Amino acid sequence: MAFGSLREGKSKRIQSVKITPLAVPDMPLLNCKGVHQKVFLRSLIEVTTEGGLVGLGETYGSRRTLLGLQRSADALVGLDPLHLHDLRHRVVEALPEGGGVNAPTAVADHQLTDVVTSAFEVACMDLQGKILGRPVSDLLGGKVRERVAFSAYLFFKFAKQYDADRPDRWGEVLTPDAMVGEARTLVEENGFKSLKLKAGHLEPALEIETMLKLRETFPGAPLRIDPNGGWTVETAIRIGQTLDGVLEYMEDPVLGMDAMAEVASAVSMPLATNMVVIEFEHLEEAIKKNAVQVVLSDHHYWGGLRGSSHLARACQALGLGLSMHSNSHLGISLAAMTHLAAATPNLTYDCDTHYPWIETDIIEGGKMQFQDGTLTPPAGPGLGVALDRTAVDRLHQLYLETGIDDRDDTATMRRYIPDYERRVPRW
Ligand code: GKR
Ligand code: MG
Repeated sequence: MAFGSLREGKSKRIQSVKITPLAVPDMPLLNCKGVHQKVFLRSLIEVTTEGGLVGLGETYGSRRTLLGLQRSADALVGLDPLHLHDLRHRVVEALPEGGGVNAPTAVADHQLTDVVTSAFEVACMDLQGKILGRPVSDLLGGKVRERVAFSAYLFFKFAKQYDADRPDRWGEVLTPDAMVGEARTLVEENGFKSLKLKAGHLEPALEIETMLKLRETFPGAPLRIDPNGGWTVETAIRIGQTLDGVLEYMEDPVLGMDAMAEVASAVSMPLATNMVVIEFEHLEEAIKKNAVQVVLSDHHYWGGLRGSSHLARACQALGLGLSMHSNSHLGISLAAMTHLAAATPNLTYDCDTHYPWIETDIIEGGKMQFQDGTLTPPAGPGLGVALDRTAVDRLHQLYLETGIDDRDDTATMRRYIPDYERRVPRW
């Protein structure tokens, strides 16, 4: 069918698309490439139809993502929000050179067309729900669970941002004992039942000690560790063997499919990834090499919510476990993640989320609250969230004031440690 013919029906067509860059205050959280900037960047998407329905979406705020969104926004005018194939077609036509989206220190580079399509897809799914009067989880096949479980996402951190005059409420977390303290607070405040350590910053012996102390403090809680490829194969095997029986999975211990396969053959726990399997095309090699046993889905680059449902089905067919990845995000993304997770039968692990690390949100009613480490998808229609306009304006203003328009954790680290060198793997 010619895509042109889809543009002439009678349904509620898209009339306008608005993209607003936002800067969200962040904490000095550490990873193997440096430290988080004082703000993280997000793009807010508002898609308005004839008749005034508004669909919301949220995605990365990196310079290339923002440009891609802005350059394809006009191509969406006239689109039927139910026609997601047409959406993809229009985005691909609007961005013929494609390419990757990420800033130089991001953990993986995603296709610009995937990221832009995914962002608009969520806004279209929100619209579909509003048109039909149903929550997004219903559009994904309906809830298979009422509550979605998230894990506590632990980060080593500095006491304060390099230019702040006082520590944030979490203080400095640079030792195994301090990390146990951070974990206790996150668990007390949110009820999380599983924990994930962002590793690759401290030397391996200290990160092993951290995991053992977490095991002692939270007996029975599923534990994971993720150094974002910060270890050599040798180090990863040693850590994996030492933590045998302690971890439910080890996430991206090393860089690249072959290195992952080598580690996978030498350790007993599954290896998970959001770095080597980031497109459907990567699944075949991962399976052939047995490099990965758990894939972390992420609707921001797997083609949106429907694309992520397809990934789930593929993982089921291929015998792979499924978990959910997170980057720094706000409540629109969290609502989308929760609808998706509630409607994904084979989600075999608790989802990741950076959400506890933000102090302010742009959704009406303020931050969503975890109960027993879980969330229920907001009642629809659509995603079930509305914008707090004052908060949006504030974070947009912050974007304009800070002048930060890309993520660079390594350059930020040099504000604390001037001779810091980015080395991946480091240990
Ligand atoms: O925010 O430092 C961070 C994380 O390392 C993030 O960039 C990763 O994308 O959380 C992510 C992961 O699971 O790899
Ligand atoms: Mg990861």
